[in-house]
Amino acid sequence: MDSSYLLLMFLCMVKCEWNTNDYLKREHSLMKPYTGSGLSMPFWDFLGSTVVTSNYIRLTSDLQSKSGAIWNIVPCKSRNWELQVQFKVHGHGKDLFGDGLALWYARDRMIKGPVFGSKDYFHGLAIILDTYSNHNGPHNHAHPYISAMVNNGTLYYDHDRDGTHTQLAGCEARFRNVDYDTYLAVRYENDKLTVSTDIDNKSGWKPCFTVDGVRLPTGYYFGMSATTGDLSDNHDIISVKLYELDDSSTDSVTEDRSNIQPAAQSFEPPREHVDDPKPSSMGGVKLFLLMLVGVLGVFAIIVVGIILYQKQQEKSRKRFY
Ligand SMILES: *[C@@H]1O[C@H](CO)[C@@H](O)[C@H](O)[C@H]1NC(C)=O
Ligand SMILES: *[C@@H]1O[C@H](CO)[C@@H](O)[C@H](O)[C@H]1NC(C)=O
Ligand SMILES: [Ca+2]
Repeated sequence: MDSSYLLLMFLCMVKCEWNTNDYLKREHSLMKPYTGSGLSMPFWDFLGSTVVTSNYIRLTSDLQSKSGAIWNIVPCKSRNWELQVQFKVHGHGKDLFGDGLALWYARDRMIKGPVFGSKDYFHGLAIILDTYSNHNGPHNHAHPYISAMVNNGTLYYDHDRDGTHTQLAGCEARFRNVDYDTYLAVRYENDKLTVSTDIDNKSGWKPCFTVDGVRLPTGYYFGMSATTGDLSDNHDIISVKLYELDDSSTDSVTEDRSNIQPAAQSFEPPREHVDDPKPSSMGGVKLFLLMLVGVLGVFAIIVVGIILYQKQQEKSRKRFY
């Protein structure tokens, strides 16, 4: 009796184990030990300042003007997936550090560029972890900031605005210089993009944002890149896990996604695209002048009123005498 029960449990455990391993796509994942028998990483290429050690993959070190990236060599054929990345951003800077890193699901791989170490006018999805605020004017959020951008090759990432007028959504996230592990999850399922973080040492996912109506083709590549400029940080990747998600709800829909253009239904309403900070201060001056004119006007009316009232009083007094 007991032994058969144990056997059953054992079989279940084996099967469950096998099932979870089936979801995890080894060819899109990157875990310790990173290197195989040689010095190269199976399934991944790297470029720029990237250094592979036994405990982390450092895209940039805490030095100025570094840029590095890793790119998966196998295109992703799954339509629905979840990417989980353990990362670590740390450095000596207390108030000044940067610039940040980006996670990619992109058509073109291994191309250096200005978007956190990778090419601009890209095709695909970028999840950007921006640690430095380039925007001098009023900001509607603090940094570090996590945002998503979908591009069909026509949009450029505007660093001067921290990408805010091309982002789909974003959230503030304090992931820098902490003593515990930090994780990010990007879930893409049935055209819904959900980004979550585990950065509070709570061992649980916290939603960052969800966007519907995101169309991404299959056959693109996962990558991670980072860059430093005048400011710097260590940008480390500890692990990458890619889970293929069950596609049961869209079984009947067999749309071929291999040749579609990346597209997003809704962009976040962009902040006013103005040159800061003059236009806003001009507005302030205008408002001030307007109020001054108003106050003077009211004052004049009161004075005239008082004069008229006094004249009226004099007249009535004269009449009485
Ligand atoms: C590319 O995206 C832009 C902006 O979202 C859009 O106006 C344009 O029609 C798109 N082009 C293609 C070929 O999908
Ligand atoms: C993180 O959580 C673990 C387990 O709860 C705890 O032991 C550790 O001290 C925490 N670390 C920090 C830096 O708060
Ligand atoms: Ca920035």
